Amino acid sequence: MPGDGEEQGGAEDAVEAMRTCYQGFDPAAYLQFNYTPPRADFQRADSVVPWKLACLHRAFSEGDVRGEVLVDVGSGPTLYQVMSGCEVFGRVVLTDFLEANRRELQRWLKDGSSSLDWTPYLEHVCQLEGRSPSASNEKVARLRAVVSDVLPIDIHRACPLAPGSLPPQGADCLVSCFCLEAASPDVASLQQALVHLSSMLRPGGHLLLIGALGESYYLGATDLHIPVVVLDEAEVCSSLSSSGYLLQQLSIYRLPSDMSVGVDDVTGVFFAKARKQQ
Ligand code: U87
Repeated sequence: MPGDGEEQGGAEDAVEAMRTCYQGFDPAAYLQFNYTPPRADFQRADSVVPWKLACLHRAFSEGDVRGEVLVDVGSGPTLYQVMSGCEVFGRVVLTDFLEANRRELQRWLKDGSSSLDWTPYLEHVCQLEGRSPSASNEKVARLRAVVSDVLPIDIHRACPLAPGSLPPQGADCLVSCFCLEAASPDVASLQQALVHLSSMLRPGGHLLLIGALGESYYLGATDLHIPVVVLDEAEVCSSLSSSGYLLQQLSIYRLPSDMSVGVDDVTGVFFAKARKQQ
């Protein structure tokens, strides 16, 4: 039907417009906006970054999220999302659409140089694990030992990674933070991206998903407004189940007003733990 073709063509144009938008992304500005106080204030229990780290720590300590291969989807220039998981998995794969972000990650893995000092994050996660903050050196060594690759990815392709990047059965766990809603033009393409990600995951494997609620844009550079799919809790749940995942846990964080610092209009954050249906 001609209508179908046009619809698909329109959807592909919208996805392409998002890809183009990301060409102006500035990793250093992005880290400054989102990964310094008040959003990353380790003295405050209600700061958003400690909340995310606590969700990930809990999920990776419960015992049922395990296996050999962990893939982080849409890593951006950040490492916090694998600081707990690197203790549980023998191989960690970082991925991002942009070369600038992959380079930022490679730099840190090579010699610790980075636009952001990750030490307070590493120390905080060591404390969550009941270790002394000074064990952060061991965590650095662990991360360098288990991160095997930093790969290009596009969640809008049926096979988001280059063929052969993962074992044939797929990864044992996927983690993805703030990527799907920030890289998709609408809810339909976000759901399609969840289906694409499912092809990277073994049946019964876990998806740990963190994302923004009520957000319509964020700054990817000082003057770059990136549009975001506005999501509510119900849409998160229905998108996961319609894409073949079983939701096991959902936690919600509401943003205190002083965390609205002019870099986005997010109102909350969700954390979902789900499994790919067997
Ligand atoms: C992070 N995971 O900071 N395929 O957690 C694959 C793509 C594609 C594509 C673009 C979003 C920023 C969220 C990292 C990076 C996440 N990036 C890549 C931001 C928005 C709420 C909020 C944010 C951050 C692209 C922290 C906090 C809050 C980026 C990544 C999106 N506002 N990946 N087709 N297109 N990407 O290169 O690296 O997605 Cl606390 Cl509240």
